[in-house]
Amino acid sequence: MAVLNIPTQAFPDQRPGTSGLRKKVTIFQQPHYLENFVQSIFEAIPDRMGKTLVLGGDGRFFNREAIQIILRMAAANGWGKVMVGRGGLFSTPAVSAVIRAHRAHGGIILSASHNPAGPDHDFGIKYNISNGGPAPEKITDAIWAGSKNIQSFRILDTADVDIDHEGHFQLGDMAVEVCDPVSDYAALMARIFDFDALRRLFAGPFRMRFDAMHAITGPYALEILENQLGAVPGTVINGIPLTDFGGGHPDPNLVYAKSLADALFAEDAPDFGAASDGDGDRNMILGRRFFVTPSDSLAVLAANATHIPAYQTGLKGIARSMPTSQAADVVAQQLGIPHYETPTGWKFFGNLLDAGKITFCGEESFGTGSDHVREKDGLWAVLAWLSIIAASGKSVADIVVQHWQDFGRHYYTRHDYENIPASAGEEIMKTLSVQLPILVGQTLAGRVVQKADDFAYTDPIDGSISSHQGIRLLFEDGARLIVRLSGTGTEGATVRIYHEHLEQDAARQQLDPQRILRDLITLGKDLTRIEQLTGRKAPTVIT
Ligand code: G16
Repeated sequence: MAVLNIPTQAFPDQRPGTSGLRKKVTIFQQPHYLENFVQSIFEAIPDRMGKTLVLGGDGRFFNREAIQIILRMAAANGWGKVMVGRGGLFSTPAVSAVIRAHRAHGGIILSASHNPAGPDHDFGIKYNISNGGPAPEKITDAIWAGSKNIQSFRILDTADVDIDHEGHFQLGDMAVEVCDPVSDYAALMARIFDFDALRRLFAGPFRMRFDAMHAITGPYALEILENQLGAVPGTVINGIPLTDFGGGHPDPNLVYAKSLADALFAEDAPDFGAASDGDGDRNMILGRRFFVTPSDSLAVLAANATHIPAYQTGLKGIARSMPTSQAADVVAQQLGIPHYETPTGWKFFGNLLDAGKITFCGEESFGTGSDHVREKDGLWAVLAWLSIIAASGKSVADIVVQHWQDFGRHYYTRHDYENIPASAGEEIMKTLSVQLPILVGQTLAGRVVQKADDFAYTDPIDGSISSHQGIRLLFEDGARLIVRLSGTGTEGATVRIYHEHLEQDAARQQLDPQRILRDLITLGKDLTRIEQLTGRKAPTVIT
């Protein structure tokens, strides 16, 4: 089999975003588009020779074609072995687990996460490093730089290979192992959690519904929840991954997972509901007639972590992304452990986890995880909640309401204005930035502004600095208003406005967040002039 060196021309738009390169499928289908980016990844990993790469994706449209191309390119670029999930499938947390379990050098994940799939929708690709986590900025910057100067790519001249049956074969000089995408991950979960306790929970009257949204978590949830833990058949719905995710939008929130939310708010609701996203790293947690905001979920899991065998000796520390509510900080303070505030993006937790500074981390964008892998992990969060329910014998609502009484409630809501023109997104951020110097000391929405800045982060482990990570207004009473542009969209710009207010009075802790936060919501709209600059009267998504 000959190695071909194919001349190519650079594309100017291959800059990785918050989580890899995400574009429309039609863009990835342009001749050489995928190949250029993959070659740029490989060039950014010069010590790859003879090492092992893990490869798989969430099964969306173009997954299978991309796997074949990447296998042939890996064989032509010196990798020693590729471990590919059967059918080309792997959830994002499973790739992280497999990289770590098999001491692989890195992994390529094919996914555009929660973005819709299909010929007219989105595709994505990202590289994870040997700790199992997303490549840090110095690597993504090198990939981007390489993509702008690329002149050729290397690929093995050979036919497609069989990725649908487990086994081993050679592809040129490179070994390929087609492996079960679920088993390593399921074994890891069995080591972290007390599966016997969870079996006892499911053996009783407890009922749950897990919506896999026709994305990658179906096979994982079926194996773990129904096969291993004995949840009644039918607990997992929409469990078969489809290339178009059944036409849905696998973003586990109250808008896109509405049918699950409706079921949990119905008369005959199950006790517990959960959903995951396209690639299995996000999670949404619901109780009977109760929605748990992701920021609260992190705080509740941290406060109750000792119920879970793997965390019985306590947590080393907790980290959250900057826009995530401060609920977890309060738990950390009470536990007497450190807490960290990082920019948006799971990659920023990697150094803290590797250095043993934190055990749990999470983001408002429905991401929660621990030091067991280096990605957020949807099913892990579900099993963690089930463990707390099993140990406490309480409902989700009782657990959270008790948490608010103990730690205060951080009322929280995020308003997204999706798909606005990119120029309007920039204008909004500029409009707000120029006001920053005069905002401090002013009384706005009935609160005094204590600090107004553009968030910058210095990594405490390697000293790297990440600037322009979102504009923050911090108020004297602890409330916060944050505005940033999403780094994961594929069309135009998405503005996210985050609102947060702490309520210590138990009598006022069970009110509608939209009502409680109304003054901050109005302030955010006024300061950004979002209505005037976009013509939008209301956000696209409220979470
Ligand atoms: C990715 C990142 C997360 C981030 C989220 C939203 O998640 O891994 O760290 O919070 O995007 O980012 P943004 O606000 O920039 O759109 P996922 O699940 O899309 O991979």
